[in-house]
Amino acid sequence: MNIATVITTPFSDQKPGTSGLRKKVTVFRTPGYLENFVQAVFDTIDAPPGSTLVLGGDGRYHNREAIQVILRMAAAAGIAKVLVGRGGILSTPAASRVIRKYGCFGGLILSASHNPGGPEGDFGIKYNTGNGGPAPEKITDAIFARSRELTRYRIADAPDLDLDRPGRHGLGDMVVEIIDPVADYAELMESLFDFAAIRTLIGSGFRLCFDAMHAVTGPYAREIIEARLGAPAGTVINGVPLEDFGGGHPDPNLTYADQLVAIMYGGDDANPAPDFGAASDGDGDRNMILGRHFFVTPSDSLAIIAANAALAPGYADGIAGIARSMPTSAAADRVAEKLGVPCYETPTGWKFFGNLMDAGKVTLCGEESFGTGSSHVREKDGLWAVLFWLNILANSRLSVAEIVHRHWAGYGRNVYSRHDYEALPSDVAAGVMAQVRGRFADLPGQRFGDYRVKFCDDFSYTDPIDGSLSTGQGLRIGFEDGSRIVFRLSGTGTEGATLRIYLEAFEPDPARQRVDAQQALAPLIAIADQLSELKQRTGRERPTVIT
Ligand code: VG1
Ligand code: CO
Repeated sequence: MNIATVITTPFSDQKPGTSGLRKKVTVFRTPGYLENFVQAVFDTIDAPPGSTLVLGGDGRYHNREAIQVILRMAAAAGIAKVLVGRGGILSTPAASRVIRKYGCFGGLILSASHNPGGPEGDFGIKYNTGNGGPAPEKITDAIFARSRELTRYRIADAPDLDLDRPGRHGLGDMVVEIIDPVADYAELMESLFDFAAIRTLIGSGFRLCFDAMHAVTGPYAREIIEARLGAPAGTVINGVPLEDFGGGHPDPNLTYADQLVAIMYGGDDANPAPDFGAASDGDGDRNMILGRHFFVTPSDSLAIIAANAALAPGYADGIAGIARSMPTSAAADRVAEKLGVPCYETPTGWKFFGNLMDAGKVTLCGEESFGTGSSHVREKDGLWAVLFWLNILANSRLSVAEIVHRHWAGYGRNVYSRHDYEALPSDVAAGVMAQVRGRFADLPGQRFGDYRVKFCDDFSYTDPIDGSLSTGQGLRIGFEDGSRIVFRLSGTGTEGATLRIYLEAFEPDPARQRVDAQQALAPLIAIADQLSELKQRTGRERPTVIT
């Protein structure tokens, strides 16, 4: 096999963000751009001879082309074997599962997650290590450094492989094995949850709807929810992965999963809405949980899963601990306290959970951004959360709303919302952050209506396992009653800057727990605006997305 060494000029902008490198498809199609980054990965990870890698993506536009390039580069890098999902498909949690199950050296996942796809949309690539999780910052920093100094990349001269033909193929000395993208994942789910109980629930007339948003979870949900759990055909909607996600925005929230929301909030007495609704994102790691006319906040979902974990066979022995990202509400902390297990607060992004899970310190992890998961893999896992809820519903025979209301009555409610201002000019977003930071010296002790500032800081985190320090992870303003406002810039966008404002208040009184979150948070929303001069600086009257 011929291996070509191609001279390339390094790119300066290949810094992985919260979850890998994400750019417009047009950028990834710049000659040498993908190759440069992939070479930087191979140079950094320095896989020993005999290594096996996993490769797959969410099926978005450019997925197949990128896989062909990466396979040729893997062969040139001396990789022994690559496991590729059939059709180039692997959801993020399934890729994590495959890396772990077969003891692979690592994997490359091609996705820009919830960002839109298509020729004008986004593409992304992420390296995961042998534990199945996103590479920690130490590695992504090294990849970035390497990407800026590369002057050549190596690629095998070979024809395209047929990604749709299962089985073993040769690419020079390297073996490419096309695997079933669903089987290993479905097997793991079946080992964790009480499928018989869920099957009985569904057989008893319980109705559900799963929206795959034309993204990667379609085949997974059809196999697990329809084939194995016996839900009627059609339970999974938008179940065929499309390269452009049908022109949609594959982000499971109340704004973008509008078809599911219409179903779950529709119906009438004669023909009520389903009992349970859920959606997942582009690469299958996020989830949204809905009941009939009811939305479960992701932070609450984590807390409720933790409180009821013992109902699922895979967690019957209890959980070691919980970790949540800093902006995620403290609802999980209350459950951890009651269970007598630790609760860790980490920066945003799943890569910060890996060390804690590897060390056996935590079992469950979650983020406010519709991400929940556990140590069964090292990624957040959308369908896993859906199955966990179904397991809880099958055991309790309560409605989704009843489960949440009972939880609030027992633990108090952490009223929560996130306001996103997308595609702001970068200097404007930086100005808002600087404005908030500039107030830090005089804020503590100040009173705003009923709220008195207790502390403010720029969140930093020292990993308790390897001691690594991550700074600049979000501006926190904490009030004396436990309420919080957090300002943070997104690390996954590809256009300008996205400012996220996270708002949290605590309501212990069951009589006042059922109010609308925006209403309950109105005073904090006003304080956030006042402190940051948000409206004035951005010229925006309202957020782009409220979750
Ligand atoms: C967002 C979320 C974060 C999540 C990340 C990746 O990051 O806030 O919680 O881990 O997306 O999720 P940011 O930096 O834009 O806030 V996914 O499903 O896009 O891989
Ligand atoms: Co995702």
